[in-house]
Amino acid sequence: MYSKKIAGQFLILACVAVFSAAQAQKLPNVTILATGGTIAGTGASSTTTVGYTAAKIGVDALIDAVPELKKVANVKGEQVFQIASENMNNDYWLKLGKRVNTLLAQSDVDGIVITHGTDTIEETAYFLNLVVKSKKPVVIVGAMRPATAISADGPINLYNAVLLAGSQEAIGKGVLVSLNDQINGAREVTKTNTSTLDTFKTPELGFLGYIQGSKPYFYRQSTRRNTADSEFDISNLNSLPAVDIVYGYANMNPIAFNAFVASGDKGIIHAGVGDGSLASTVVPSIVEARQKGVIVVRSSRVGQGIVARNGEADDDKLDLVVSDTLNAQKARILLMLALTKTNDTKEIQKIFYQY
Ligand code: DAS
Repeated sequence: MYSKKIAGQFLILACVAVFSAAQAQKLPNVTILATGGTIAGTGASSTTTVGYTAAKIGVDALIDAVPELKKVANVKGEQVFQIASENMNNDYWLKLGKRVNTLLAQSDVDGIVITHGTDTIEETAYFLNLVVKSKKPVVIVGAMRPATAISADGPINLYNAVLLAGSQEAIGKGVLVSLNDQINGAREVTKTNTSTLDTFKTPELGFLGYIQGSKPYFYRQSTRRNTADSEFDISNLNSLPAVDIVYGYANMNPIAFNAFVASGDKGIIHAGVGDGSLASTVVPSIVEARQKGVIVVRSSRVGQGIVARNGEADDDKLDLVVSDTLNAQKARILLMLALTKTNDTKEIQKIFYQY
């Protein structure tokens, strides 16, 4: 009698194990790559929402804080690095991009989530949008409140990011930025508020979609080359060409521009006023920079709209490139990668009109 009871219990356990394994097989395999930021931040009290310390909590603790993740994906975590994202740099980008490509080449990885600080999330997203060699989902997620705060947004943002990264709908959509129940595309997303939960927006052109009730809803997608359709390959790169940004304003002077040229920059983004206008005080320095082979891209500090070629400057005569609709920080990323392929301004201009 006793042995029959044990046998029955073993049978139940075996069935549960088989059922659980079958369930796990049905769920997508999502790897979370943690890099730091507020989502991993801690504050002095539960009401501290500014003045906290970013990049304190490790990836395992972030995953353990959201047990619901197990219902939407088979999740693994890796701590790639642990920084506040104002300290992001080209070396971190190359390390992260190479790790993403290695993982996505594995058949047992269906999607990737990257936890990241919000200050430079838009730049990392665009960099990965240009160098990831897969159509599998890559979703970057952050938080505007530290993990220790009342109504911290990190856990629900992480849950939404994991279900998005494991979804069929996100395949082939390029790198995505998901916070606040909204899905943004990497090319246009930008941080629009220093501290509020709805800070990430795609001004004028709009979100790609929403996440609601544990399901993603897409309403549009990017028309520009990205990920598997991108020509840029970082697999053999150990550094990126030096490109900096000069900000335009009234009473403009060429000091910063000249300093960047003197430092050996290969390219300079000019974030001009209005439609990328060049003050007459900087034009001689731009002519000299071009004579030294430095590529100059006319972007705008405005943030939305097309910087028109030969509009506010004679780009043909000065042999400049225009950034199209890319803001200065994203134009910098595209120019760095373009310079790994060519120094020809006509070829670079084509690249700015394709990505
Ligand atoms: N300093 C900010 C950063 O790491 C904190 C954050 O918003 O994530 O980007």
